[in-house]
Amino acid sequence: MRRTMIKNLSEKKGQEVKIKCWVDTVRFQGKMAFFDFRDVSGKVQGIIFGKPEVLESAKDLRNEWVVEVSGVINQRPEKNINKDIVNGDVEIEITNIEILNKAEIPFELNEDLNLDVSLDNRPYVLKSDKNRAIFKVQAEIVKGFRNTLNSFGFTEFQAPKIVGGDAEGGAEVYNVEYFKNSASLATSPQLYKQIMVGVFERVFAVGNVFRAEKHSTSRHLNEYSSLDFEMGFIKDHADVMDMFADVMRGIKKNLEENAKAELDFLKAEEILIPDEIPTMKLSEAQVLLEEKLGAENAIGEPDLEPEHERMLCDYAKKELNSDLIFITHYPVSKRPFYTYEDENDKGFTKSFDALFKGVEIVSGGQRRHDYDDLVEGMKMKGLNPDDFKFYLQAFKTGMPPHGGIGLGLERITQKILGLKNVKEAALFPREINRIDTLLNE
Ligand code: AMO
Repeated sequence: MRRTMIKNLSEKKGQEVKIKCWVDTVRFQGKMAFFDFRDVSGKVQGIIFGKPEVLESAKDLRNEWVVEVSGVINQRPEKNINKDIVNGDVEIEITNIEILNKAEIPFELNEDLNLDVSLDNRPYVLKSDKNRAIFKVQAEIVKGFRNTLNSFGFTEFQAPKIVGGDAEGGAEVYNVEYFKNSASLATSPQLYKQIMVGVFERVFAVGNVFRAEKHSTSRHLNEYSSLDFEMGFIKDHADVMDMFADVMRGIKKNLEENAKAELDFLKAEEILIPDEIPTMKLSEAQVLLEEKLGAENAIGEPDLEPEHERMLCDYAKKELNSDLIFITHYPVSKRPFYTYEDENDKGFTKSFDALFKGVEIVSGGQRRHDYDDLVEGMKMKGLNPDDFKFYLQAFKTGMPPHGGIGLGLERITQKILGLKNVKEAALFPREINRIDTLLNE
């Protein structure tokens, strides 16, 4: 099927066209009617003028009705031309409107809907200009991630979402009934991406993961999209950080090429990624926080507080012209069992977080690739290596030194677009008391 798309209408001045679209706005004024019509490619103004039978057939039309409009593309009068928008110089003079489907909207869309109202009415609210722009940007972030990794020789794989144990050895898992047994929903593709390094050297996966976290914050979701990569034959975690910096550059470039209009519409600030990404050890960051940035209770802690992450990002932006900062060498106690301990800095790991515009968007690092070392890591965390027999096979059968990252898609979307809450960057966010609709308490 060949469809005439709205974005191409300004090239069709003087021609008769037929478009299939939504009614975006409608205004009746005496013997005239004015519309904005919308399809995925853009909007165009339509008018009915001096055609009583067409006006009569259109009199019931309201926002979101689905229509097929026939008409002639006219140049707008000079004083009505809007150079800033697509089709700002043309309008469609309507000769016929066929109704494909009616609609009944709960309220007029506007930018300032309260989050609960927005979530309660998601299928409708997602149609707003703002939401369509947010999720177009999100789709382009995923595309940038994929394209960049493909260009570096990574192979995409599909990670399972039903897992036998808990992928990370943490507590935040959803248990599911699995016939006569119990299973869990994956909190990360971690173990599988490591296994796949033994197969393809460089792999990535894009998929949903599940965290049974009971707290409700502006940065946590109970189901989120994890963008993961894992690469073999690395020297150490610095190789992984370099690759991630290139992925960020690839995402930025793809956004500029394919989502410029949406970024402008959402007033997104430019993403600053210098050639050298600021990098410091956790202990150095903590000294900086207390001695220069006025923080308290940072030094000696095993992790950063959210407020510390914000301060470090402000510092990196102001002093080093970077929206991205790497913090390395978290203590062994704070990182999962598979994390590589730095032989030159015992007690600390070759791991890192990437902080971006005030929040952690990535965890990653070098992994333990030696079988005995990995088993030792499990025991240290109180885990039973027998529960990981399947995964451990990969480490008996030729596993190169490797490392990788997990990037939270909703968090990076939130931060690129300056949204207040990560839920605004999730199409259908799951909350303790909501799976689409509110649950019974
Ligand atoms: P981690 O648990 O730190 O690491 O998660 C990696 C990234 O995922 C995002 N994220 C979340 N986003 C929304 N809601 C949540 N509840 C949530 N939890 C995490 C964040 C975070 O930085 N296997 C390791 C990754 C690795 O080492 O490769 C892992 O999952 O952006």
